[in-house]
Amino acid sequence: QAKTPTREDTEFRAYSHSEIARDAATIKNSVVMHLTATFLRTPASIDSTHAYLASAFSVRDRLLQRWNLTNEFHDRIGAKRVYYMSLEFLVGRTFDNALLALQLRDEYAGVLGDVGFRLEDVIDEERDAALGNGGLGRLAACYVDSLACMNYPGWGYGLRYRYGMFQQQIINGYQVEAPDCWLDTPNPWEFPRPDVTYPVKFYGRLEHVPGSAHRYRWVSDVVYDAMAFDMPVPGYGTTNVGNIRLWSCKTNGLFDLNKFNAGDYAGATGGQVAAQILTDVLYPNDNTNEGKELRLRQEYLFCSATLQDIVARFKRTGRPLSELPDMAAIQLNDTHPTLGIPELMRILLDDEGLEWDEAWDITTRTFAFTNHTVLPEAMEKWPVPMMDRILPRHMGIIYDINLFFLQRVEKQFPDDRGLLRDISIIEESSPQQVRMAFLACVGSHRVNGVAAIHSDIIKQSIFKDFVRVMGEDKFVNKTNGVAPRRWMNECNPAMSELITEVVGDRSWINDLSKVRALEARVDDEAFRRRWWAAKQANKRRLADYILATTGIRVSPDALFDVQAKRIHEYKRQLMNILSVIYRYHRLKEMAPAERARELPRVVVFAGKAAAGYWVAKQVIKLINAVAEVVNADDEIGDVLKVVFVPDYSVTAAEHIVPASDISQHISTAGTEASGTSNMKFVLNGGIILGTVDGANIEIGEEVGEEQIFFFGCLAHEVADFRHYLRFHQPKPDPALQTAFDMIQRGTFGDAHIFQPLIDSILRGGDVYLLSVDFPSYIEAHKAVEEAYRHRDDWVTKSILSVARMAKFSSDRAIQEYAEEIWNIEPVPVVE
Ligand code: GFP
Repeated sequence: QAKTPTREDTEFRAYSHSEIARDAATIKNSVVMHLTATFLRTPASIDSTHAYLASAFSVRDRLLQRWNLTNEFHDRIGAKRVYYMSLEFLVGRTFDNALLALQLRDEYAGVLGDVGFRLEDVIDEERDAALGNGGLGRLAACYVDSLACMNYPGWGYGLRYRYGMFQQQIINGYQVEAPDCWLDTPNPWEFPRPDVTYPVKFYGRLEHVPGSAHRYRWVSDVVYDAMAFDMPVPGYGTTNVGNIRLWSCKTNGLFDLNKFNAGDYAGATGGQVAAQILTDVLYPNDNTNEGKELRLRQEYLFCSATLQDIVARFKRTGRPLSELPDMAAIQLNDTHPTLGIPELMRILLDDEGLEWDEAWDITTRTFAFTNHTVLPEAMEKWPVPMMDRILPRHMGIIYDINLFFLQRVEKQFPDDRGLLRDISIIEESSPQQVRMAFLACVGSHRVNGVAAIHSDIIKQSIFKDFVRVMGEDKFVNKTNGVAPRRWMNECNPAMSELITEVVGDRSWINDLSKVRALEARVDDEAFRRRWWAAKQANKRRLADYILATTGIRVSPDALFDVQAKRIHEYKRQLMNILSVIYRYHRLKEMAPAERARELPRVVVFAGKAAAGYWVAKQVIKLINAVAEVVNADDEIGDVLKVVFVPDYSVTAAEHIVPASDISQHISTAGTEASGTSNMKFVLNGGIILGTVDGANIEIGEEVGEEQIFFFGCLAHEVADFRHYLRFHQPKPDPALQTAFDMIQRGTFGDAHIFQPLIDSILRGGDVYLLSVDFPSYIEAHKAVEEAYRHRDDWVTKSILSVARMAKFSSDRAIQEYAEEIWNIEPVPVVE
């Protein structure tokens, strides 16, 4: 119950609006206050964990104050907000990012120094918030960062998983998964909101409301409460603080006291377990069949709580519901939140009593949808009987959406039965399936891909029929981007200092177009030396990290050749390790003098395989098996080292990305929608060895062909090659055959365990065309080596690349979304 405003409110406001002082004494006071009052420490019992927690809580105080100001301001001016709905937010750490955003890093370093700690060590105490699998989740984190930095009113919505992305251990060369209990220690970066809780129903039956065409009452006795946790998102150099609102299932009310008193303890807590499991785990995104039903309920819990919250906030403005699209834009990050569409329809029809046409108009003007992949196995579909049982009301709404849509198609294209079958949201399989990508497309006013090539491909493939029916304008491209705050300023201080010097100030961090100024310094000898030195320093830092995590010692003077991303067949880590095997063979054939003239190389792999993805896990085993043999070979020494960095994460990436000389983005053409790590590596002065795929293409266009090493077949050639290979066994070129021979001779241990990998190329149709691309891949490696030997040219490439990468800031991407899809405007917070 809110109270009536009083005169004291004005005083309260004046007090709460005055920014907490930024001087060292105030900071120290607040850290000490949290050490003692929040964490019960005495001077003798402070350790770096508590030094971290207390400083983080003190930073959080500042963020929450700004959070309040921001939201109060947006409410007051009636700003339209964007809501970025994503089942994944791969945030990583927040502390350092927040210190940089508040521009209080030096101050906190000083205060921590006073109590006996180094800021770097304290930063290392933080656990990653790993609520995502890979690119899609990290993109969502970069996008909320940009929203905050650019003063756009916008929130992320997601789920607060109790266990994030699993921890990867490497045991005997194999990946072993362990739970990521990231909430075991207090999490300073979330703020529990028991006051923001919504009931979410499952199962049950429907009662038609008499006198209405489309209104139903949904009677269900399975109702869970979704409770909000808010994660403030600091905006760099602005008062604006964004928010990620994450839902968790509240379970206390589900405890059955009667069963407990009767001695049935499992029964007493059964309801709690059933509810809690919905927000327990982040789903792996490669395994589509496991736990389907749980996943569907998880998605619905997320969508229902989010839509109820958005509608409740809108209703507080007092405006009529027809104006919802003027106040809220909802972006669906892939199909996982698509149930938001029928959920908004349910709310508008059943709770608010609107007529179908008006509800549908509001819904389609509110939603927009981003597609992130064309891999068929990643296309979400739900069996109709399952959906009908769990979400009977939504199944009914989806049927109606489909019916009205197909009627429209039929009017436009009479007599085209094939079209109706192909475009229907319900797939006529056995059992029938709901095609979520189609539902998202029909229920949104815009559909976008994430790089130019990908946006073209979706128009020619999965959405081809929709382009015919709904027109081409609905389908747009929004090339991905990454946040320069984290992926340059935070992870690469050495290079960032150089850029700041050239630009004259730090304004480039929020306006990446300014890095162009680097071009003018490309011939400045002294500057070039410092550029090289910055990269070398980053390589030394990675070498230390590799030593600490793997025990392998590598030379920072070698060429650092990195492939760090999820392990997946289409990303072709297998091709990479096969080329390493071939290189090893060549080195072994050489006379010592000749070998000594070879360019030393450290090949770094990092990435996780989905727990149920056997082939990907065998690739990890092969990489580790090769590493073991090569690294122990005294004849080879520093000329070749192979490293698998375990437990790839945002934090690991922050060590790896700034240190690459070359990074590999070598997916089969047409399979990687965009890629975002390719952008990160180049923004840190690394060069790409890649295929003509995803955002590699646009990076090449921006930085210039001399600054990128392309190889491999083109997307339009893939279908023909695949067709040929379906009926003909490939003839590996001599290099690839050499690699196979070495594996089969047992050079890397038991040959049998790796035979299925070889078979996937020789007998499995070579779906990802390794045999096709291998020769040009080897040639491209030679070109890289040749170029790296000319240090002068290499430094030029590196500087020019960074200078020309402004397009790949997530700020550019967010501005395009804001202007062309969301229709929202930046509004810097003012009192
Ligand atoms: C997916 C796509 C990538 C794309 C990201 C973000 O990544 O090509 O860059 O989404 O749009 F595959 P994952 O989540 O599958 O890693």
